[in-house]
Amino acid sequence: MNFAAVYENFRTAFEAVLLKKLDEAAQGAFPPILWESMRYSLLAGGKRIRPVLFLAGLRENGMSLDGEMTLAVAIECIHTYSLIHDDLPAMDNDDMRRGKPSNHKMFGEANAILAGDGLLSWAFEMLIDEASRGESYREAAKILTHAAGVFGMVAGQSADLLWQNGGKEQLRFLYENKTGRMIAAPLEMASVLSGGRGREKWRAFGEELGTLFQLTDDLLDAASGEDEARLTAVKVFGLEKAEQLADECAGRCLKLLKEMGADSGFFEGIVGLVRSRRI
Ligand code: GRG
Repeated sequence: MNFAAVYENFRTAFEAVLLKKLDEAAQGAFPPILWESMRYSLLAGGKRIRPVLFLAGLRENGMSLDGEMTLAVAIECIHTYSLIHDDLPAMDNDDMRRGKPSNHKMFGEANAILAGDGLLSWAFEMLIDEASRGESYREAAKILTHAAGVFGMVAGQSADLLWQNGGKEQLRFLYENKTGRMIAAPLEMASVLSGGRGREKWRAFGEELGTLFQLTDDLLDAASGEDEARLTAVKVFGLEKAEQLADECAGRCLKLLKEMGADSGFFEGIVGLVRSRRI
């Protein structure tokens, strides 16, 4: 099976569980607008790269996926909350997300804040439930909460507001925290759940992939003329050098995969996808 088909299989399996969980949780829940707005953003057409990384990491480490879908849902809920809050007028002030009106454009600012809060706290509820399954699940929950919070994505977002200008050091902090932690966490979680063999290497690969993800994000934004107020690789290095850095970063990702013996080919495909993505 080719890379795109395998990605699609992971994504479809994830999508089915997400829908089921949403339907079950929203059944009779009050007020309906809260769940409607959470659902709107969860189902607005994301690439699902973080849950797919988690599921692919499990498979690469010889685990079955069936019992682990709740963690995949928690990962995507946290990611979606961050996008809703990032789009708010007080943050990036984006009217559109994934080609559709952003959450606050559909439901109003106050409801969008609550949709984000709702997704984050629903994810934490799932993580607490999963953590009770045993030590490796507790550790996986800890990895995700650490990546999402004040030592990870939230710190990165806070620094993003702080620095409109800066150099390599600031850029590195943003890359590692705002984007990298939530890309590396699913892979580290998958490794821990399957016994922790190669955990450090999976994390290193995830962080490198996160850097690549943010580099391509900066290149896409530069191509569309967005985010001039933000500190980006294009601002620090210029367009040509940023492209070169992305190629070098993709090379480091592939080298790490070789060293890890992660040889199913799927992760090489992910590196190619992230390097050449157009969305
Ligand atoms: C508000 C606490 C808080 C954090 C926001 C995610 C984030 C931090 C900011 C979004 C700004 C941004 C464009 C970050 C770069 C990388 C990124 C997270 C892009 C969006 O992720 P994708 O491309 O989105 O995986 P989809 O739509 O596919 O789910």
